Amino acid sequence: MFSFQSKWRYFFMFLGVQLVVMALLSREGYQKRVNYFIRIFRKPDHARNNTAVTAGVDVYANLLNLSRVHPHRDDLPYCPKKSPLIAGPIHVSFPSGLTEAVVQKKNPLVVRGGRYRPPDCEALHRTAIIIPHRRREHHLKYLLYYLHPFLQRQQLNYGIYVIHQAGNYTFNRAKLMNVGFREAMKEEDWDCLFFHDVDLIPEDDRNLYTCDSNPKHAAIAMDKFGYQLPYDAYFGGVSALAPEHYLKMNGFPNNYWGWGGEDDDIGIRVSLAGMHIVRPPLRLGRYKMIKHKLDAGNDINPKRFNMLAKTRQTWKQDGMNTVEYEIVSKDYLPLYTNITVNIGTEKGLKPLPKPPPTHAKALPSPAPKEPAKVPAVKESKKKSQP
Ligand code: UDH
Ligand code: NGS
Repeated sequence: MFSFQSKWRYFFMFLGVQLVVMALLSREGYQKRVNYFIRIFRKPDHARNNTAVTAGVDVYANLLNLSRVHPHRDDLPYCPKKSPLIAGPIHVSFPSGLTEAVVQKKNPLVVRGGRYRPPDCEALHRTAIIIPHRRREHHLKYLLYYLHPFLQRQQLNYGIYVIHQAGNYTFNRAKLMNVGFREAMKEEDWDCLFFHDVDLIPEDDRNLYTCDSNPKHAAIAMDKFGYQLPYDAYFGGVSALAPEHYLKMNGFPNNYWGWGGEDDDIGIRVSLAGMHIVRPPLRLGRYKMIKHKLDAGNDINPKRFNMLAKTRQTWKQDGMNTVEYEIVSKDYLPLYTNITVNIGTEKGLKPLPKPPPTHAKALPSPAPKEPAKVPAVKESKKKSQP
């Protein structure tokens, strides 16, 4: 007589033999039949939620055939409304050992300052990417690796600006965006500005980096929120505004020092200025976030809820019309324009204390030596006021 335990033993032995047979069949070329059995035990695709990993293509696939030079740029036809290079989901991972030199090599058509124009047609859109930054060089490297080809697939005329907060005072994301807006618009008549956290990588190139008739929230489905919008009014991560939208809402607030609330304030400003937030479909506005902890120098802002309660009274008095800053340096690097800026403190704008002599410079390599399409400027110590 079999005991209950020995029955189970035979059952598992039987299961083991079945698995071995299936493995052998799969090796012998009966893959289709084996897959058929595997599919029976798997949930159908539509039953899985939208956190499912989409395989995605290599973001550099199909960019290899773009030619480097076009003899007569003036004769170029306009790019088509829908770029033929767009492919849909993109594979995003963060392998170790990536260097800026690799990113440069992979993007031979990007010119000094992080600028690009499609080589074979005249772009229909001019988009500036504004990235607030301090001590996140590691994240920046990955963002540049993915963002350059992502934008090239969309056949955009684009430029990438990294707005680097100088000094160690509490971080101020929204004020850096105001600096980015003003400095980028001084250089080119951009028709769209993307305000982009450094740690968010877009996962689908159908999420177009162009502006709509209202401010657009692009990062609506992040992996950290299960690829869902965390709350209806959320406007954080990546958003896109045309210059006229930006000025209509008096830009972003300058007085949110530390983490939290500034993106909600911006969202409120959109509606106070008589506009509304538009969003791409959830399946396209997908982003992978590079995991990290709250940074030193960016503590949670305890005043944020009180400030949010007063946005209706404050938005016209604080924003683009009052932003004060001092440009420390502007470097046209091979993959982006780096603008290091003193944005002062809650008490106003004061000269930055001199760093001790041993202090390493926060940002990489000096400007490249090869001839450039944008004018070679290294500005320093320029005060900017409205
Ligand atoms: N940023 C920097 N350096 C800093 C702080 C922020 O570059 O020291 C920039 C960067 O572009 C970043 C963005 O500001 O993507 C937003 O800051 P964040 O990434 O710290 O904000 P997020 O909300 O993450 O994405 C916070 C993680 C922990 C929050 C816990 C609060 N409950
Ligand atoms: C809200 C914050 C936003 C923030 C969002 C997501 O609570 O600034 O969470 O944060 N608003 C306030 O604190 C008032 S996250 O999960 O990305 O850290 O963007």
